[in-house]
Amino acid sequence: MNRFTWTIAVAAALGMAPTLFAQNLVPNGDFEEIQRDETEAPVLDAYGYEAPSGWFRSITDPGAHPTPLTELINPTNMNNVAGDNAGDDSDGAGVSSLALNFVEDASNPPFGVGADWRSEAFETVPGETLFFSIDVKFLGVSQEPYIPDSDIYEGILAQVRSFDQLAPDGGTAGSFKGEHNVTLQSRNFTPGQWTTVTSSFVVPADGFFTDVRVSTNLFIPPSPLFAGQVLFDKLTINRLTADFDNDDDVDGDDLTIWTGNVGPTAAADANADGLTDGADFLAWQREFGLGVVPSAFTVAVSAVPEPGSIALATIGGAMLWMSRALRRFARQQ
Ligand SMILES: [Ca+2]
Ligand SMILES: [Ca+2]
Ligand SMILES: [Ca+2]
Ligand SMILES: [Ca+2]
Repeated sequence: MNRFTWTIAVAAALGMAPTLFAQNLVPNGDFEEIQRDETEAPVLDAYGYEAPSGWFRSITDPGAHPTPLTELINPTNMNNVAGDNAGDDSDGAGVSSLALNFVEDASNPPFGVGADWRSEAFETVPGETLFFSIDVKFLGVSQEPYIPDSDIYEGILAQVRSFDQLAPDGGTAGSFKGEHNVTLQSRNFTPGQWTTVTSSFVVPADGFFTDVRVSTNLFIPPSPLFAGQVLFDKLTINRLTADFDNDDDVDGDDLTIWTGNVGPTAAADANADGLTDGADFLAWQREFGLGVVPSAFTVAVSAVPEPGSIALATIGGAMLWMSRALRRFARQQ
């Protein structure tokens, strides 16, 4: 599997989504931790609410955009478009999700404002297969194509980006080594409903540090996407620890390897303690089924890489780049 052969499955109803992953590499992917840490001053958004721990908010041009572009959803923040976000959380167990607002750039019409959230970096191993998952909910966002009668639709872009260095602030740094793009188009989602999207990818060569960036996407006129919001939650990137035969799944074959090697050997060693024992069996049990999405949960989009879907992902990235370039160009006029 190369990094472009990602598979996507959408669990239409949350709760149908299997709880499969054992180790989330993304810091605070549930966004339940608000303040970065107790010794630091909280990061406040324009409404005075704190940013989530482990995440950075990026604003394309803060000086030009007095409107808050993104905001943390919490029980007291009622500034989302639905006004009903108290405790909005994809699994109902927490209180927080993150939000990206789609807003027109009043200071720079007719462009939309670019906004994104970016995670702190986490360590990755070049060549390893990782599993991406995100819960999303669109509120008040158009489901019309960006260009009528085209295949270009609007939504957000989630990018898993790999670099070779770590920045002092905890972000990624050094040389860009590659990215895994997941274009989440609003037309694929039921408004107001939480939906889980998953995919897999392979960490590129020299991709020692990786982060996740979620951005508004495709919002130049004739965009209808100048209003609305997308919430996202439970953003996870997981690594398999119990794939003992290294074929990117956890299944009966891996159990067979564990069964045949219990003892002082690393042959089926999920927790890297040099032993193949009960702890590794428990890891196998937690991860069983991962790597192969059960067909019952798959309603779309493509199980095999199709040229069309790859092209669309690439087009999505190109369009985002183009929109940013256009905004830069417009500001220079
Ligand atoms: Ca949450
Ligand atoms: Ca396996
Ligand atoms: Ca297998
Ligand atoms: Ca072990």
